[in-house]
Amino acid sequence: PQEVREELLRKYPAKVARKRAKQIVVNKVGDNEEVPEILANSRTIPGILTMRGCAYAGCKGVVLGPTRDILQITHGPIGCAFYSWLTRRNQTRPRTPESANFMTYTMSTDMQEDNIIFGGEKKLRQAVQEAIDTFHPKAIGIFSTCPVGLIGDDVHAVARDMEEKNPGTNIFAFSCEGYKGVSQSAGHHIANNKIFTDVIGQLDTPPTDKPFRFSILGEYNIGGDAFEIERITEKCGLTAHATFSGNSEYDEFASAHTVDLNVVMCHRSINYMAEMMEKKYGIPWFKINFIGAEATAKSLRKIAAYFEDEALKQRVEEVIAEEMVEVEKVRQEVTTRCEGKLAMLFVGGSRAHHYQELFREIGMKTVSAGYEFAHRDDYEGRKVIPNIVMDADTRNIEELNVQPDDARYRPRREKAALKRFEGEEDLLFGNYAGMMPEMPDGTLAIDDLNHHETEILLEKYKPDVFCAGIKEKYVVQKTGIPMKQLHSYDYSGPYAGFRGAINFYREIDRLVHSKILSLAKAPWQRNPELAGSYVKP
Ligand code: CFM
Ligand code: HCA
Repeated sequence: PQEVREELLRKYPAKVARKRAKQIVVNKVGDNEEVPEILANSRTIPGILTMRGCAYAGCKGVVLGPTRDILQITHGPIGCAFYSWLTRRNQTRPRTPESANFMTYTMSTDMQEDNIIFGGEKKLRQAVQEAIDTFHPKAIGIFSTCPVGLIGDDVHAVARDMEEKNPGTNIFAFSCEGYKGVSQSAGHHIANNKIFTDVIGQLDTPPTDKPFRFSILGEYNIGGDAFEIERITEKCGLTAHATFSGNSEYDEFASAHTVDLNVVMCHRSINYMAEMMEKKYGIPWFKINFIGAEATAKSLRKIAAYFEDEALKQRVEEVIAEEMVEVEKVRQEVTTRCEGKLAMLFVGGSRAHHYQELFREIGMKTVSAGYEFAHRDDYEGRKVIPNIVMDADTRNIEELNVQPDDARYRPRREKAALKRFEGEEDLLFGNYAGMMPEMPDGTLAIDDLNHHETEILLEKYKPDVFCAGIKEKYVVQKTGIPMKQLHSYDYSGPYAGFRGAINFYREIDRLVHSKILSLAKAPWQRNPELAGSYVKP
């Protein structure tokens, strides 16, 4: 791995190499799971072909996009709205055919040149009014794209005015201009803050009084993952109150302060919300993971342990036993063919970790993995948070000062009681151990991987499958190596939970044994006269 690392850095100018050297580390898990430090959440060097996206994508596309009845207006040129419209394959299931579902639309002010020059607030007001008159939504979110910040449109003033004119509609705006921060990650934080201040706590009566009520934070129902998780938790007798934000609706968010527990799936995108809800309302949180059959079972056990109910614990065991029969059958069959094969995962801010579970279950090894935009805590664990150096880009994003709510703060468990759980099922409150402690020694952790490094990794390791996103897909396939999109799941899913694991095992089995791409020849490989090379004049 050390040699590959040097090869990855070899072509860079000295200054670039110095920075990338801190972002490419050979993993070594020491005693107490001390792993090497990695540089993360730092600006991409201009000229590098990064996998990253922007803050608007993280706010509008990722955190808010999957919720169906908050009407979302993108204030900006049309491309931003169009590309953040369901390309992520986030699914939803309205309660009744009449229930509001705005996800089938993408709404935008479609800014033109004259709006950029003379200001776009007037057009935004018109858009908000038109949306209210047409759809009568409970809530409207306004999302800022780059030009909005550059020309200084005051989206928050527009939101305030329009709310005054239209009592009964909760209108709020996000300063999530694409350039805020260094990646999508900034947009997550901006989204968390606004939902926390303007939505959570608006509704004190929860829609149901069923027992064992908890929310799942950081699950976005890509390819139907949340549907599978809901199927399993329901079968166990648990009540998933709100999912942030897969298959969700406004009232679930507005009353999310009434639950007994928050569990966090994608730590990167939503840890802010978990922390703020704990401070303001006293709701504890812990990390779970529904990617991987074993991980799903473990997560269910953690939740059952928290509620301290014997009948619930027993029910959870029964469900696990029942579901695992089919999982084990497929897993064993697939393992005979996939054992020892190599995988690489480069995805946003949590899947590069979570999906290693699924590969491990069928005997495959992850030789290298990394995130596009995660922070050091997602790599090394939350214990490094106090040592993370704040830079100008991070300071750019507002950190809310949250205090206990005078009337509604209610610790769900005594502090001492929380301690009691810690031996059980690795149930550590407010903690995430990170990706690197769970990766074997000698694997490569790489932050913000780029096109050049991807080509070198493929050549050096010849992995059996490379997992990333749409921008990487065809580059990888052209080398003959199978490529799996772990953002959109290509056309498939779910991959979460027990049935999801079965889907994943089967698909990976087919994919790593498919020779089609390595046998295909591009026209210029068959006819060398079509090949071109760049010659300096
Ligand atoms: Fe969390 Fe996500 Fe991810 Fe993410 Fe994303 Fe996504 Fe992702 Mo694409 S919230 S960090 S910003 S798990 S959209 S559903 S797949 S990069 S690894
Ligand atoms: C985003 C969304 C994305 C992009 C995926 C990809 C997603 O970051 O804006 O590059 O294939 O999951 O849809 O992460």
